[in-house]
Amino acid sequence: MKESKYTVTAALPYANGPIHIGHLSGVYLPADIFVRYLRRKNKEVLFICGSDEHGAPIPIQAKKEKTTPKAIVDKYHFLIKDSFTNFGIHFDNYSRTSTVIHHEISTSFFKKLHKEKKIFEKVSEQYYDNEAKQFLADRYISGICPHCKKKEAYGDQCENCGSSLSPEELIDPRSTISGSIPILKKTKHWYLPLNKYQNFLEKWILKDHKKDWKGNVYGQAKSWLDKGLKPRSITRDLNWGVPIPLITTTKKEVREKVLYVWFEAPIGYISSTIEWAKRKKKDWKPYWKNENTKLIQFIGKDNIVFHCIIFPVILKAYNNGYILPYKILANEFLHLEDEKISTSRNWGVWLHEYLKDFPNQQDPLRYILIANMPEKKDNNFNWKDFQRKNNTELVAVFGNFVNRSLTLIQKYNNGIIPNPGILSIMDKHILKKIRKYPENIGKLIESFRFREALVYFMDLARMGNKYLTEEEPWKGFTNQQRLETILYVSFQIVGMLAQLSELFLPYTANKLFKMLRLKTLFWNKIENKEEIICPGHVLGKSTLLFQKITNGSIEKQLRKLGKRTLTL
Ligand code: B3M
Ligand code: ZN
Repeated sequence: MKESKYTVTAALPYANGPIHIGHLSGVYLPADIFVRYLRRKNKEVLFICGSDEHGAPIPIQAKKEKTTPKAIVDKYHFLIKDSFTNFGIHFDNYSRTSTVIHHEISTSFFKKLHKEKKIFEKVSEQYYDNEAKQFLADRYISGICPHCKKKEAYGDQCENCGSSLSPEELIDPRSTISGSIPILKKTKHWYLPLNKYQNFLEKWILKDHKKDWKGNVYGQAKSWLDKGLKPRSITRDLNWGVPIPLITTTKKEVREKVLYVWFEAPIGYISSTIEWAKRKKKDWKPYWKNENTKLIQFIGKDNIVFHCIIFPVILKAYNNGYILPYKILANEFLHLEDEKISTSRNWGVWLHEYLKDFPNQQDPLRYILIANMPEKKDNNFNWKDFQRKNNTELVAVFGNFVNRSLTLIQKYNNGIIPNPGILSIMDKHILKKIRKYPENIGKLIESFRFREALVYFMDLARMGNKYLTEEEPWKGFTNQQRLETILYVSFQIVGMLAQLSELFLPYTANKLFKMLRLKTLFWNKIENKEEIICPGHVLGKSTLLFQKITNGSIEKQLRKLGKRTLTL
C-alpha cells in the first residue's frame, strides 16, 4: 500500500520567450531530481507544470516581434515544452493557461469568491497612457525602484532587487508603450482582502511548524506579514487574459478587463491536474483535497509572495477542501559570466540553442547547473568552468573510472562479473561505504540539498577511480583471484553509480544501464541489496560516457554572448 501522495508543481514559465539555464537550475532541475527520487521511492507522485500564457509580458513580446499574442504563446509554449522533454524533465502533465479548462476553472474561482462576497469591488485612480488610450497594468509602466533606486523597475516588480511593487510606488513613472508620462484615471477593479487573512497566514506560516521552510522563502513571507497585508486587486485593464465573468456588472464595464495573471496562473496547477485526470480517466481530487497529500511547489524567488501569501489565501477563501502547500522551494538567481541573465540583452544560454551546439550533451549541462545551483545565494555559470567541470570531473573521474573498469573486465574476465576472492580491509571498507549511499543521498534530497547530494555522488566515482589507481590491476598481475576481487569491487561501485546517476544525469544513466545490462531499481532495492551486480552477470558493449569539451567550442559560446539575435 502506498502512503501519502505527492503533488509536485514547478512554476509555470511565461510563454514569452525560450527557457534558459537560470530557469533550469533555479526551478526545474531541483523539481526534476526530487520527483525522480520520489518515483524511485515508489511514492505516488504527480508532477505538474504548464505555460503561463497571460499577463502583460505576452502582448509586450508580441509587439516586439510584430505579431499577435496568440502567435507568441503558440510559438513559445511548444519551444518550452520541447526543451523540458529534451532535458529529461518529464511532467505528468504540461498544460497551458489558454486552455478552455483553465479558463473555466479560474473563472469559477472568481465567481464563487464574488458570490460569497469574499472579494470586493472598488473604483480607484490608476495610471493611463493618454496617447495609447490604455490603462497601464504592471509591466506597461516603469520607473525608478523606490527600494534600490535602479531605473526601469516595472509596475509590479523590480527585476534588480526583486521587490514586489505597485505602480504608484514607482518614482518618475513612464508608459512603456509610448514613453509618455501617464495620467491618473478612474477604473473599477475587484480586490482580494488579504488583510482579513493576516491571522490565518501568521498561524500557518509563522507558527505551524513552517520554520522548516527555506530561509529565503520564510524570510520573504514573514516580511510581508510584518508589514501588514493590504487588499490586492485581482483584475486588470488588459485585453489579453481570462476575461472576468459578467456577473453583477455591465458588459461595458468589464470590457477589456481580465483576471490578474497572478490570480489565475497558480490556479493553473489545479487545471493542469484536472486536464491530466481527464486524459488518464482518473480522479484529480485526491491530489488537491486529501489532507495526507503533500503539495510541494518549486518556484523562482520572484514568485515567493504569490505562492506563500496570495495563492494560499485564494485556496482558503474558496474553502472547498483544498490543501495548502506543504513546502515551497525557491532558489536564488543564477548569473552568467558574472552578469545578470537578460533576455532583452541576449545575455543567456537558451536550452534549445545549447542543444544545437552541443547535441546529446544534456548531462554535462545538467551537471554543472546542479553543481552551481543557487540554493542559498546567487551563483554563477561560466563557460570555462563548464568546460573544466566536464573535462576534469565527468570525463576524468566518472567517465575514466567506468571506462577503465569496463576495459579491464573485458580484457581479464570476458565481460563477466567475477566472484570475489578474499576481501582486503580496503575492499570491505569500500563495499560497506557503497551501501550507505542510497540512504545518505536520500536524506540530502529530502532536505533539498541537491548540490551536496551531487558532490557526495561524485565522491563515489572518485573513490572508485582512486581504488583502481592504487590497486593497479593492469600491472602484470599473476594472481587471478586478486584481480577478480578488484573487478568485483569496482563493479559494485559502477553499478551503484548507475543507479544513483539516474537522479542527476539521466542520459548517462541510460547509457550505463545499457552497457551494464541492468535496470533501474527502486530505492528500497538498492538500499537493501547485498550486491548491486551479481557474479556471473554478463555485461554489454561499452561506449564512452562523456566527451571532452574543446577550447574552440567554449570560445564560440563566449563570442556568441550578447551579440546574436536569438535563433529559434
Ligand atoms: N509565470 C513567473 C515566472 O515565469 C510566472 C510563474 C507563474 S507560477 C503560477 O517566473
Ligand atoms: Zn529595486
